[in-house]
Amino acid sequence: MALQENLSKIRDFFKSNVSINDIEALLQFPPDTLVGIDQISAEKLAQQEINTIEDLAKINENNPPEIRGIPPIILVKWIKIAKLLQKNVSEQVKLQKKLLMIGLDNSGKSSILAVAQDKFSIVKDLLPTKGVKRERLDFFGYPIISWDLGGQIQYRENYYFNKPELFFTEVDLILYVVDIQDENRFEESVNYFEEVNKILKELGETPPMVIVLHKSDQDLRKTLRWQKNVATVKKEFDPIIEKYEIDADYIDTTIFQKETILQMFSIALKKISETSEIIEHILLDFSLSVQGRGACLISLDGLIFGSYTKDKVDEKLLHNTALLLQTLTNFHKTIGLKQEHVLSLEFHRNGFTIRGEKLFEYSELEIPVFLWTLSEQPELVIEKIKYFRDQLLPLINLFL
Ligand SMILES: Nc1nc2c(ncn2[C@@H]2O[C@H](COP(=O)(O)OP(=O)(O)O)[C@@H](O)[C@H]2O)c(=O)[nH]1
Ligand SMILES: [Mg+2]
Repeated sequence: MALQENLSKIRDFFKSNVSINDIEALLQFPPDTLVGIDQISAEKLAQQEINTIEDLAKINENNPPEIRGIPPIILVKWIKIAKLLQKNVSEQVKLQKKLLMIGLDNSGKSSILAVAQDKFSIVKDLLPTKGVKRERLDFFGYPIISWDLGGQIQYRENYYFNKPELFFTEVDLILYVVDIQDENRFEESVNYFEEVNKILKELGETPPMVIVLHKSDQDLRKTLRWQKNVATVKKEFDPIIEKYEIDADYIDTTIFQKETILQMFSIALKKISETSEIIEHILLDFSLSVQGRGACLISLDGLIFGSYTKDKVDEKLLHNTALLLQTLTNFHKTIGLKQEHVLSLEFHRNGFTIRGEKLFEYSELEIPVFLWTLSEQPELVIEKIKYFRDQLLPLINLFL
């Protein structure tokens, strides 16, 4: 998979204590996060206003500035590395799927992001987002960028609509959030929706969309008012969907039922990615969070649901070890042993552990599925496995 190869290529340029979670932020790192650049050199670079890797990449390598204490040949090498990284990052960003969440202010976007991030408890304290402040959530390597459309400023003066190419190009999916309880602003929301579609058409972009009928709280859903509002919104949105030939789905959500938010995201992801790719993202996310070399999900009958590893050798190592240990555990069962929930093999001389833990049972046949990890710090895996079980498993289940 290109994504992981690219990521490990980038990783090697950085000092080992530098953690890389957000690919795009990487160019804003200071130069001394790179292998070979010490702090003193970084200070000398800073005196020349070279504060980030991006600054370094901007320099013309054929005409580098003279910096006392840094030989030109060394400086040119750094510039070349920075340029290489920049190229890799932009390729990486292209590989990523970009989701845009838009809707009027107060429609609930920040709350949705907070729920997705499991910050449910602080939702009540959130203030409506003002102006052009954007929020971003990294959802298993799928960046979701969120911003308000409404508020004080009319769309004609709105920054997003003045520079649409900055915000609307290469968007893979749009989540359009409507507050289903705010009858007074349906018209404003529809107008923005049309405006967004006009702009997308001008840019030649046709991302699929999910129209999120948000604040569909459990009690409200039973009421006539809710049914009426849904009907009204659909009646207004449908002609635009038809006119611009959009691939759009409606889904109702509420922050008070977290599963509706996860469902919404899973429908969104399914529209733009293969299931196996999404599971790979989740495993990649987990593996990075435990500083592991790889993770995979394998059923006891040998079905590999998804896998992420740093390279091909690790992939073979992890899969074959997991499959053989699972075969062994099957044999143990035939001679009457109770099934272990954790299987692990320590490679002392190689400094890593391969560990599998039964996470759930699959299908009516109740086939156990194990999460396998290849890690140099298995204690981190043990520490985070609860997180995986609680946070990631419900999501994986949506895709199986
Ligand atoms: N009843 C209800 N209120 C919600 C829901 N989601 C968000 N809210 C509230 O709506 C208000 C605006 O939410 P916010 O996330 O700030 O909207 P944003 O401006 O689109 O980011 C806040 O007071 C939230 O507590 C929901 O599902 N149901
Ligand atoms: Mg907000």
